[in-house]
Amino acid sequence: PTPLILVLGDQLSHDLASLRELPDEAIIALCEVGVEASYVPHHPQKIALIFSAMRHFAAELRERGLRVHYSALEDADNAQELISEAERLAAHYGCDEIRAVRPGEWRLWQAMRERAEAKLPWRLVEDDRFFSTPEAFDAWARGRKAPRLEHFYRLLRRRTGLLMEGDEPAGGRWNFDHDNREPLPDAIHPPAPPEHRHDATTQTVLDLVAERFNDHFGRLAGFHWPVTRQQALDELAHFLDHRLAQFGRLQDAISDSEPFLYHSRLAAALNLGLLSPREVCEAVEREYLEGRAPLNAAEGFIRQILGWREYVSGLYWTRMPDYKRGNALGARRGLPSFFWDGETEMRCLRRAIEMTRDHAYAHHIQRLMVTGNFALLCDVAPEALCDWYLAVYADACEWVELPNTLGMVLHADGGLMGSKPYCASGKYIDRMSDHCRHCRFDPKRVTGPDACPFNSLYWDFLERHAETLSANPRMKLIYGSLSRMSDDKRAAMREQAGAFLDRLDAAPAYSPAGEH
Ligand code: FAD
Ligand code: DLZ
Ligand code: SF4
Repeated sequence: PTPLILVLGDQLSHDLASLRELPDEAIIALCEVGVEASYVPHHPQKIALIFSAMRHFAAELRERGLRVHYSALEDADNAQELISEAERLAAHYGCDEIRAVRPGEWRLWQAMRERAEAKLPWRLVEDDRFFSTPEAFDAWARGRKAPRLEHFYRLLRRRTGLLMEGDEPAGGRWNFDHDNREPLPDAIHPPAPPEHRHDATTQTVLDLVAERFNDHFGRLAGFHWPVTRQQALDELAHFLDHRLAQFGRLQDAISDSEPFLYHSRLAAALNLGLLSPREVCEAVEREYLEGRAPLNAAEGFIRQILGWREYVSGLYWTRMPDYKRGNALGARRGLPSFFWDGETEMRCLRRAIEMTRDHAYAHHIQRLMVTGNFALLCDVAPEALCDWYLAVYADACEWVELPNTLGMVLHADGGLMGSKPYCASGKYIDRMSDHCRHCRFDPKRVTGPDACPFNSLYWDFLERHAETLSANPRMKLIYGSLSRMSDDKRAAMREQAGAFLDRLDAAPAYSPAGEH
C-alpha cells in the first residue's frame, strides 16, 4: 500500500504512532489550512506557534530522509480544509489510503471516521502519547457513580511508579495541596522565561500571521514560544533549574505584574507533541529524588499532568459529543465584550485579559478563579465561554479546554470535573493576589458604589441556583451563611448584582474576527 500519513498541527512527535514502520513509498502530509486557522479567532501567537512548529517538524522529517508534502497556507491549490486537502494530496500522489492518529477534536475525529469505508479509506490509530487511553478510562469510569480525579490519579501513580516508594506514595501522602495554596508574597522575583531565537522559518511565519490575522485578538510582538523539540527541551530545563522548586507553594498565587510566576509554560509544547508527558514527569521526579525540588512541588506538578491532563482527556473522549451540550445551570448570557479588549475597571479581570492579549497565556488560577469565576457568576453560556478559551491561549486544544471550561469553570457537566462549582467572592482574589490594591473597587464591600462586583454577584449566584446547588453537601456551609443573612441585606445584594448585570447586558456586543 501507498499510504498518505496526515500529521496534524498538534501531532508533532517523531514517535507518533502513524510514523512508525513506514513503507518506503509513504507520503507524510502536513497541511496549514484556513479553516483550522479561523474556525475560532485564534490568538496570532497561537497560529504562529503552530505554523512555525509544523514547518520545523516537516524539515526534520525530510532530514530523516522521509517523503514529505507540506501545504503552506498561501499555496494556490490548497483546499484550505483538512479532510479535503488530505484527499486532494492522496489523489495527487496516487495513494490508496489515508492514515491519521486520533486528532485532538471530536469534530475532526467524527469526520475522519465517517470516511472509513470511502473509496479512499481513512485508517485511524490511537494516540499513544498519553499515559492512559480513552478505552482504559472508560473501563475505569464505568460503574462508578461519580468518577473523581483523585482516584484515577492514584491508579496512574501506582501504574507508572512515579513518586512511589514500593506500594506507598513518596512521603507517605498522595496529596500535598495543603502546602500549595500560599498567597502572593510581598516580594517575588520569578525568572524571566527563556527567549528562543527566531530563525528564518519563524520570522517568515510571524510575517505571514501579522499580515493575515491582524484582526484577531492578541499581540504578536514578543512571541517567545518554543517551536522545536530542542527549544522545548531548553524550556523544560529552564523550568527545572529556576522555577520548579517554588512551583508548589505559589501554584495558586496571582500577581498583578508577573504573568508566569513559577508556572512551567510547558502546556503548549506538550499539547503540540514537542515534549512527552512521560519525559516531563520523569524529569520532575528526578529533581525530587536528587534533592533539588521539594516533594510538594514535584507532587503538585506531576498531579497536573499525570492527574488532570489524563483525566480531562479521558472525560472528553468518553463523554463527547453530548458533553459539549451540557448546561446544568442553564446559563445563557453572551460573553461580555471586555473579554476582547480588557476595558473594565475590575482590575483582576483587566490584568488577566491583558496578559492573555500580550502572551497568549494566563495561568490556571487566573483562568479558573478570575475570568472563569466571573463568567460562572454571570451565567455566561458555555458555548460562548468555550470559544473564547479555545481561541486565546497558545496551549488551547478542545480535548483539554472543554472539560476545563464547561466542566471545571461552569459546572455545566453537572459535577463530573468537580464535585462543586469553583465560585468565589472578591475575598478569595484579595487573599491570593495583589490586584485589589490597584483596583477602584473595595473587596471588603458588598453593596454601594465602591463594592467589588464579585461580592454581590457571588451571593446572587448562590441564591439564583439554590435549587440545584444547596443540596450539595460541599455547599452546605455557604448556604448556611446565606440563610442567616437578613432579608434586607439579601435584597440589597440582589439589587446590586442585578444592576451590574443590567449594565453588562446594555454594553454593546462585540463580535471578534474569524468567528463563524
Ligand atoms: P503549569 O501550571 O506549569 O502546569 C503544568 C502542566 O500541567 C501544564 O503544562 C498542563 O499540561 C498540565 N495541567 C495543569 N492544569 C491542568 C488542567 N486543569 N487540565 C489539564 N492539564 C493541566 N490547558 C491546556 O493545556 N489547554 C487548554 O486549552 C486549557 N484550557 C483551560 C481552560 C480553563 C478555563 C482552565 C481553568 C484551564 C485550562 N487549561 C488548559 C489548564 C491549565 O490552566 C493550563 O494547562 C496551564 O495554565 C498552562 O500553563 P503551564 O504550562 O504554565 O501550566
Ligand atoms: C490550531 C491549529 C491551527 C491554527 N491551524 C492548523 C492547521 O493549519 N493545520 C493543522 O493541521 N492543525 C492546525 N491547528 C491545530 C488543529 O486545530 C488541531 O489539529 C485540531 O484541533 C485537532 O487536533
Ligand atoms: Fe478584582 Fe474585586 Fe479585587 Fe477589584 S476589588 S481587583 S474587582 S477582586
